[in-house]
Amino acid sequence: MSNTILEHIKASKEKGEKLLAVLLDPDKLLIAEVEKTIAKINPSNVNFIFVGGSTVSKGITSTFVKKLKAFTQIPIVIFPGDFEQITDNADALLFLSLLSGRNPEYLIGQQIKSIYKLKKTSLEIIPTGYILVDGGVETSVQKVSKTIPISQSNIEDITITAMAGELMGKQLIYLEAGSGATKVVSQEVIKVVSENLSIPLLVGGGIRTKKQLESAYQNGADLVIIGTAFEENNSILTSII
Ligand code: 1GP
Repeated sequence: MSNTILEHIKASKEKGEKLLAVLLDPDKLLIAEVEKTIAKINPSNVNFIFVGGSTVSKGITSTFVKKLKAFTQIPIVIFPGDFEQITDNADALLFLSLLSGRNPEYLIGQQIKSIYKLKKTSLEIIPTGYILVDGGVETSVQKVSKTIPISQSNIEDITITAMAGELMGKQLIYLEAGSGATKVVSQEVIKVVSENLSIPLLVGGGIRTKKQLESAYQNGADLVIIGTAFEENNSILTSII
């Protein structure tokens, strides 16, 4: 048994065991629905529950995670759209830096604002390079971060951005087409990026089918995140895994 979530992800990568996370957005899932929703996740093979969103109302993430914790043993990882979403009630935090964009607020501004919370936290903090690629529609993260996603035809740029992230000390790279993307991260992008990284690769955005999930894994994704497809159909995990 690994000690930390990062060790778990790294060890799984070493062994070639693929991981799955479900993303829950506290702004979309009512607290009253948590128990019923988690009952659909608990019996599945989901390894992690990610919690976050681009525009979550201030203060609700903490209560939301506490409620989740009451009904599940699955580790909860904060995937924050902003520093206000950070809560000690979770197990870990993806400490994101939006490397594909050129908005200093999401490269370093939010990270500085989070320090007052993090200096006294027991959360596992995982430095993560976040790379937004074109998902076919203007996604919330694009609007909120006011950054331009990298075109998926520009594989070179996506790859060298990921490689720069690794050299900057990021422990994970999250390759993101954006929540609700109509175009998932392509096989070729995943393949080339994963071949050029030694740290684990997370892939998400628009994944709805077993075929897309398997394709992401086969091309080098170590952990896949599913949000919208689960939100729309809580029974999807039984057919997709
Ligand atoms: C969003 O990658 C995640 O940050 C999940 O995307 O909601 O489209 O599954 P979906």
